[in-house]
Amino acid sequence: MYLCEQTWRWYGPNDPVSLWDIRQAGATGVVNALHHIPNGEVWTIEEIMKRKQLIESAGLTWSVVESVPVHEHIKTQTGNFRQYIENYKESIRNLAKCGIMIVTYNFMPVLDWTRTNLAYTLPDGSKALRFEKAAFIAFDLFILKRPNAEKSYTTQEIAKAKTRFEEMSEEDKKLLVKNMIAGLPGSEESFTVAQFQEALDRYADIDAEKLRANLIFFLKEITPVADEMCVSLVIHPDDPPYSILGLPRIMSTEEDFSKLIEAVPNPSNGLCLCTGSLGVSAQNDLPGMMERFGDRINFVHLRSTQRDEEGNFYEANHLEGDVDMYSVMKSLLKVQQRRHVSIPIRPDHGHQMIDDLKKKTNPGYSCLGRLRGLAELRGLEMGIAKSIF
Ligand code: DNO
Repeated sequence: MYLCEQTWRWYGPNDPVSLWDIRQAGATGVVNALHHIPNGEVWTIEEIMKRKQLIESAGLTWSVVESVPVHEHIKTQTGNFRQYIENYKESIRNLAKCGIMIVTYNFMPVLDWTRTNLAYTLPDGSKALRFEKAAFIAFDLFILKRPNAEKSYTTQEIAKAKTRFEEMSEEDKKLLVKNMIAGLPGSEESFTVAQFQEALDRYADIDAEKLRANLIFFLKEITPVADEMCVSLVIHPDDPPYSILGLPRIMSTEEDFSKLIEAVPNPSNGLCLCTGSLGVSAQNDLPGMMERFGDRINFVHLRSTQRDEEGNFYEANHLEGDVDMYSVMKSLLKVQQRRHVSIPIRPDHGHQMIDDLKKKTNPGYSCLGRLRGLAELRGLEMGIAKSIF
């Protein structure tokens, strides 16, 4: 029987969670990136091997890269983008030569994942990441003061954001700015408010169709190299799965991914199915997507969110919230039996809880919350596997 490969994201030698912690959590694979290499530069064999040996010294395997970042110039097709694409190809080749065959990336303009609150206290005292619409709109309208931003929102939304903003202390405002644009773990860029507006301005003439064309151009360049080297490229969906701050977003729905496959059918063109990101939209049928795109899914992030009717959401426990994790897991198990492969999964994010509440941790990436998540997911998998196969 083919079961998931249990993996864990590790931020490298500076991560407060050690490789031995990961091993004790029961994961066998590590999800890692060379965060010290600036966006756009080649990952050399030497640097990759150094990291690989470190991971292997704890008895673990470097299973997945998350992520080789896509330089903003590639997304906007400006400046040195051709050189950056060549560098990307070289990094793919080098990773393959070192035996690392799954490469995650995303094509979200300017920002990677976005939250307004990184320490939202739940009734059990643990802390979760949250996206609060009114705070987000307050940032856009009253801190960033993005030109024409009010066109993106309804009158009620604006009124609510105004009240929310007026109630914020200077400290609250600073924290909101930091949460929004100082860079969450894994998002390789951070900005000041002025730099951030400049970064947004670079998308003034780029709508969703143009951005999609740029992504397709990029994929047509890199997939032949990935095919030849037997590397699976997996795109991470937009988080949250809709356009924000006037920026186009093109990997938020099933249709978005279908369009990519239609335009670039190469086998290496694949998906990282992130149930937490896609699950924020009730329209996304996650078990169905798992089944329909099963042949293209080569990495899975398992996480759940709890949304409300205003558009706020927080990250729920892995088996609770809006994601039907049982059906997702069942679908994933079926895909694995059909394809005769073990697909890497990782418990995506976790609550800050127990001893971790006293520690400085990477938001979403503390040890104990993910340990709980992985334990629950592994139990769910075994229960389904033994009862139906
Ligand atoms: C957040 C992550 C994202 C993801 C990138 C992939 O926790 O899921 O940072 O790694 O978007 O490129």
